Amino acid sequence: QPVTILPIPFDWGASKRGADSGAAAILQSGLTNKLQLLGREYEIRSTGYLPPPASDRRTLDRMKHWGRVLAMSEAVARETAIISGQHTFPLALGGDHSIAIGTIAGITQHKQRLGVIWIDAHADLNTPATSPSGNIHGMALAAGLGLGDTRFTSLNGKQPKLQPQRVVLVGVRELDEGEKQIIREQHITCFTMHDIDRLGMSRVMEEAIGIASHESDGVHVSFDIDSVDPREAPGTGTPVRGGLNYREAHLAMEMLYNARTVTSADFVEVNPLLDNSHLTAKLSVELIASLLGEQIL
Ligand code: DIR
Ligand code: MN
Ligand code: MN
Ligand code: MN
Repeated sequence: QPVTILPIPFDWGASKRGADSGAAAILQSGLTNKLQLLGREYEIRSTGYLPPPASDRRTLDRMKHWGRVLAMSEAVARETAIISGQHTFPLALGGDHSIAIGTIAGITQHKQRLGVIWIDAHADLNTPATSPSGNIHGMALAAGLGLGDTRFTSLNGKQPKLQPQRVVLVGVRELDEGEKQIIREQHITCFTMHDIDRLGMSRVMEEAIGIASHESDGVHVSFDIDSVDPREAPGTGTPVRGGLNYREAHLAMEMLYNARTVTSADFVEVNPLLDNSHLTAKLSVELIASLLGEQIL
């Protein structure tokens, strides 16, 4: 299946600037070369999104830069819906994690029962009411579940876009109080780092794949690079110690490929301004390659 790469140079959903160059760094670190080696056809598309003028820098109801995030999300949703309709594999490159509001809105236009595996140090389940930061990247998964501001939750008209029984978090180690409550209330499966320590990544991913793909018409992987330990992935805006090691991250991607269940993906939060010799961008390329079928033997 061909891959459609969608670079999204956007960082207004995060607390720090710089993730807007993440997609360019991933492309410059050899992504298309890898795809060629894997025998994958690919195409690079654009959302056509241009940031609105400085007057849109306002905060509304505790959502920082909401006007920019909303305009970007609409453009991403439109383009992702077109790509999913063409039966190619949408690969969105962030950008900060707020881009997932648009990718999930676009993909669920075609796949009503989409499973999501959200691999992240955080849960991104805040709403404007619970968010301590007001940064919209911390609200992206909540928006997909219909929680939060209706401008974001009803992007393609329909909401909620996701069913909580098909949403799985992996790698979590930093939660805000409101997020813990939402995980409990919505019965969202959450494999924290504690669970990965105890069960092992292999067992965690087996279960995650089973839950996300159960009676689904596809699985979306939303990979926040801050899920990986900062030793391996320093180039990201909100690093948290105690993350996935190099092999755990690869094993997750390899198991997802072997399950042949993933139909789209986001790779987000690579911040080249904070990176060390493009280590984090290169890691992203390697992980994408594993997700798309690169094998050791
Ligand atoms: C925090 C950080 N929970 C927030 N979230 C991040 O601002 O809502 N997500 N960094 O990836
Ligand atoms: Mn920038
Ligand atoms: Mn995130
Ligand atoms: Mn994160």
